[in-house]
Amino acid sequence: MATIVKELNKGSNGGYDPREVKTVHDWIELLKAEGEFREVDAKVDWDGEIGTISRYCMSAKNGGIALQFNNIKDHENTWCTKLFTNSASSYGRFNLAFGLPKDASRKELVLKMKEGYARSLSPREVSTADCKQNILKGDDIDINDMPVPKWHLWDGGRFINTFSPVITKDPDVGRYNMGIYRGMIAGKRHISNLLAPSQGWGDHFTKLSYRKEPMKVAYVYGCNPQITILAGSAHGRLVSEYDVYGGITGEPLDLVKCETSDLLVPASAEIVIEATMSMDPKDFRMEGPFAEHCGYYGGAFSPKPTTKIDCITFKDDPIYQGACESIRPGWPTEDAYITSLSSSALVWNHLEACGVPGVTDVWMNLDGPFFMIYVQIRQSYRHQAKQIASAIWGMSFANWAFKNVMVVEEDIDIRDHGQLEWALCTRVNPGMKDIHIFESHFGSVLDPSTPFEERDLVKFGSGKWARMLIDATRNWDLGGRPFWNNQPFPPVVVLSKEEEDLVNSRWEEYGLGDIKYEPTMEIDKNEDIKQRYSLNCRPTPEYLEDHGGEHAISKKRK
Ligand SMILES: [Mn+2]
Repeated sequence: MATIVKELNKGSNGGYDPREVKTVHDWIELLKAEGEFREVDAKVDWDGEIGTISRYCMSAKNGGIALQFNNIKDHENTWCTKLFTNSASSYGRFNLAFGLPKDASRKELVLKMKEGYARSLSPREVSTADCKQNILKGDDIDINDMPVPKWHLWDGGRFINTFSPVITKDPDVGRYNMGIYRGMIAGKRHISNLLAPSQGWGDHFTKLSYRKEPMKVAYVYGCNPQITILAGSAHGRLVSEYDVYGGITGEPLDLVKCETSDLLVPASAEIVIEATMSMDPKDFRMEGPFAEHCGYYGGAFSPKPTTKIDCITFKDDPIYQGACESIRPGWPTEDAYITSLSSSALVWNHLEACGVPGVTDVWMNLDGPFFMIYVQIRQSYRHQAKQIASAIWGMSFANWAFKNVMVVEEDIDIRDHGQLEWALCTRVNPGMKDIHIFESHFGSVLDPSTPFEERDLVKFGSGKWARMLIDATRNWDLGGRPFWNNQPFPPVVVLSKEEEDLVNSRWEEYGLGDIKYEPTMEIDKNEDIKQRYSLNCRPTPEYLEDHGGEHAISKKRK
């Protein structure tokens, strides 16, 4: 398959056509053209050095840069010498992957993903692919030949699966799942894995263990960005990421059959590892800990489900992809971008599918470990926030995410921490159950605030969370006040249009022309929002009439 992105022409919206980005090479060409890619030819050590360089570049100003390492210690002459990383770790590069202009807003991007994720187009099988150029079987296999970094100081080993779609098939209905699940090199032909029953492949594992059958797995490395982003996103159990690929790109995904199983895998991959997972705990191998998305080392060094590799197929001179993990403020990662953006889009679609009306925005912040999600609504009924929280907490991805749900109304921008804090301060009364705790729920085994003994994935299948809803909407239980036009809350303080018009027209005359007022809240910019949450809450002329009408506020602003 030759490089497809030849012309690099932008479409009418200022973005590229995502259908043109078929391979990781196409993606690299596009990033090059946009000044978003750098090759490192200096010799670097897979043990710590690559992780540190990647971290610096992910945390650099303006989204940093995607990197390809071409000269890795101990991999000068192995069959794979190149590592590509950091390509999904900025909003600009994410916009490019979804065919948007590089500077599209975060809300535009979420809306684009939301729309694409709701569509579906079946994949198609092709007879062969470049990833069949080389085939290794049996004792010829040694995955230590792949330039897998030891990303962080106290990682339990070389984590080979950090940015690689893992493919399995539902044994009951044949539906494919594609996910990114962490996995560590556990021998020349073995990968040990953190596998949770709540995950797509965990569900397949559970079904196959009932049947006492092993599980066929394919690990895929070096893909176009859409494939990897989809794999890293928590789509619902009835959805195959293969179909969503067609939905977001408008073109079916090409799949090719494995050599040692009937699994179909993305044909554009650089490397495919075909493997078999035993259900027998005596075949488990040691895995962990790993610098995780919580910002702490997560998981114990303990025996975990392990695959034995049957076959590796790869393109000549293949590119391996991996990602430096561990998210905390100031340390965004590829996983942080994928999860925060995809979760925003997926939760929004899920709430609509559950019939929650009036959802106007959903956001998961980049700096957090997926444990917090913000929902913005136009409230239609009392305690709507509780319906929202319970719907979100029923999602399978709630096993890792959404420990805290915060719901606000339309006048609060959920991407602005100052506005969220104002809502928390002025619209949340814990004495009136605006904070709701849901105890002894399933949850993340990686959350260090849960006692260690409660976080044994092999023993319990899940962690243990108490979840919190912060309902920062105006509480209708406060009842309508006649003085506030029968609304439960007083008007938000705003400026009067007449006086703003007057002041704007005389601004130069005051000698203040160099001073610029820039409102940040929507209520100051959007007449509709201003009407609903301010003007509509003021005393009515009738009320003022009944109460003497001479009150100071009635004089000018009826
Ligand atoms: Mn899935």
